[in-house]
Amino acid sequence: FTVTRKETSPIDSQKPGTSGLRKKVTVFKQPNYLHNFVQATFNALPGEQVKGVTLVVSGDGRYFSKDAIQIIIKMAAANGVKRIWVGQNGLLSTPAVSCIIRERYAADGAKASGGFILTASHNPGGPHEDFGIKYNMGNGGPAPEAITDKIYANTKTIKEYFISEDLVDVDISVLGVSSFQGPEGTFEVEVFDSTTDYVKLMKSIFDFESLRKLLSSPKFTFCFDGLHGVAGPYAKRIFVEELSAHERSLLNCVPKEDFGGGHPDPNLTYAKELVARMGLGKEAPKDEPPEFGAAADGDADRNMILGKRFFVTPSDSVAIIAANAVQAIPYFSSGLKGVARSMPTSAALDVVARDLNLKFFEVPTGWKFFGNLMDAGLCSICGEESFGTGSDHIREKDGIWAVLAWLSIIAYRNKDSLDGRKLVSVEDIVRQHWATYGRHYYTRYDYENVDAGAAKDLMAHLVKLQASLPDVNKFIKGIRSDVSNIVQADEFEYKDPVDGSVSKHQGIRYFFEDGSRLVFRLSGTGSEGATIRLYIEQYEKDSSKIGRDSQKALATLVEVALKLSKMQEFTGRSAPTVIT
Ligand code: VG1
Ligand code: CO
Repeated sequence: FTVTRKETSPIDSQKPGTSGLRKKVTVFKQPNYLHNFVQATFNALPGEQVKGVTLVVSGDGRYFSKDAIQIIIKMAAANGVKRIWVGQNGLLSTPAVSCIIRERYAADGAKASGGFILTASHNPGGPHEDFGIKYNMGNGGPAPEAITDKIYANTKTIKEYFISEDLVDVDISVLGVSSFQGPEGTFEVEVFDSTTDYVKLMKSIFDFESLRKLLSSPKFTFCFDGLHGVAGPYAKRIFVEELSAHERSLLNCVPKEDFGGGHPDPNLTYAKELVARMGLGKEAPKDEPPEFGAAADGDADRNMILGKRFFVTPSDSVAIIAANAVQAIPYFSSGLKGVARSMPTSAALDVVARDLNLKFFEVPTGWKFFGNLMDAGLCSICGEESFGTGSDHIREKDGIWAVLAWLSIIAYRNKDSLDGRKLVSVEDIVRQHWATYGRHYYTRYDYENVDAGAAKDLMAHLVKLQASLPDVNKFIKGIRSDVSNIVQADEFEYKDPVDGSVSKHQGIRYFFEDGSRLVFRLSGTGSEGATIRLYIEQYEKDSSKIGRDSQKALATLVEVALKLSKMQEFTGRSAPTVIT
C-alpha cells in the first residue's frame, strides 16, 4: 500500500469530554471529521507511541463502528503503526480493551501501546443517534487531560492527515492475521476472539468454582440484561458457559448497532425489562422475581445491581464491595491498597475506609483520575455514583467484574448454608451494611438537553451565592425551617497526588451542618445541549431511621436544591429527565 497526504482544515467541536469525543453519527459522517480527530490523536502522542507500535481498535459495535474501524486501520498504517488488533466484528467492551492493552502479547512478544475505543457508552446508537471515540494509553486507561487537551488543540490547527487509501478493507468478521507491505515494511491486522483474554483475567481474580456452585444452586436465581450492548457475548461466555447459569437468565444479550432502539444505560429508568422482572417499578411481575439481577451499559463498563424487589445504589455498591473484598474475592485476599470515589459519589465508601483504616481518595468525575492512583499502588477499589465500579485489575470501570464481585459476596455470605437455611439475599447484605456503617440516602436528578446558555447561567448563579452563606441560609430557612445550616460551599478542585496536575471547576458543592450535601455539575458526555446533574445526599447513623424510602427521606433537601438553584426559572423544566 501507499501513503497519501490529504489536506484538511479544522472542524469545530472536537473537544473530548468526560470520556472521549461523543457526537451524533451525522456529525461523525461529515467529511474529514473522524480523520481529523484520529490524526490529531496521533500527533498528540510521542512519536515512539505511534511508529512501529501495536494498537487496539474496537468498541461496543454501535452504528458507524465498522466504517470507523476501516478508516482508523488505513490511517494507522499511513502513520507508521505496525500492527492493529481488532476484536471479532469490531466488538470489545471498554474493560476488555483495557485488559488487552495490559495483558495481551503478540507472537513476537510485543504489547499494545494504546488503543482507540469506539463507543458513546450509555448513549443510544443508530444513524440518528450517537457515536464516540476515545484513546486509551499503555496502562490501559483513558488518556489523561494533558493528552486530551493536546488532541483538542491539534484539532484546531490541523492542516493535513495521512491515509493509505489503497489498503484493502479487512474482513473483521473472520479470525486471523492479514499482512500488507507498505513503505515502512509489514503492516498487520489481527482479528481475534473478543472474550478470551477478558475471561482469562476474570478467572484469575474470582473463585469460579464457588461462583458455579452458587449459580447452579436451586435456591439462587439470576438474571442479566445486556441492553443489546457489547456485554452480551461476555455474559454468555462467563455466566452461562463458565458458571452454568441458564440461557434463559440472559436478556437482550445479542449486540445490536442501535441497541434495539433502546437507551443502553443500566438504571431504573432505561433497563425497563430487567427492572420489571426483578419486581420493581410499575409492572408487577406474574412470576417470583430472581434473587439477583444486573445490567451493563452499551460498552459494558457500567453496572446496575438489583436484588429481589430491591435496588442497590451504586454509591452503596462500591462501599459494600470494599467492605467485603478481602474475604470474598481471592484477588484482594492480601488486603486493599486503598479506595477511591468520584466527588459526587456518596460518602458510604469514606465510612468503610475509615473503619478499615484504608487510604482514601476523592477525585473528579470520570475514570481517568483513578488510573494514576492505581499505577502508583495507592488504590485497589473505586467507584462512581453513575453505575461505575472497578478495581486495579484494569484501568477502566468494569460492569461484568462488578457483577462477579457481587456474586462472590453472595457466595461468601452463603458458603455454609446453600443447601440448608434461607439465602442471605442482596437486600440482607445491604441492610446489614447500613446497620453497621449507617446509611447514605442518595439521589441524582438529571436535566438532559437543556439550553446550554441557561445551564451556564444556573451554574454561575450557584457560584455567586457561595460568596454569602448567611444569605443562603436565610433563604433556605424560608423554604423549610427544619433544614440544617449550610456550613461550607465551594467548587471542587483536585490536585492529583501523583503527578501534581490540577483540575478546576469540577462541580459546585454545598455542605450542611448535619453532613448532608448538594452537588451541581454539568455533564461532559452529552452530544446535544447541556445536561445538569444534581446530586443529593444525607447521612443517617440512627439505625431506627435507615429503612426509609430514599425519595421521601430526601424530599426536603430536593426542594431546597431546586429553589436555591432556581432550576425551573433557568431551565423551564418542572421535573428532571431521569431520577436515579
Ligand atoms: C458521566 C458520569 C461519569 C462517568 C462518565 C462516563 O459523565 O457522570 O461518572 O465516568 O459518564 O461513563 P458526565 O460528565 O456526563 O456526568 V461511560 O459509561 O458513559 O464511559
Ligand atoms: Co459506559
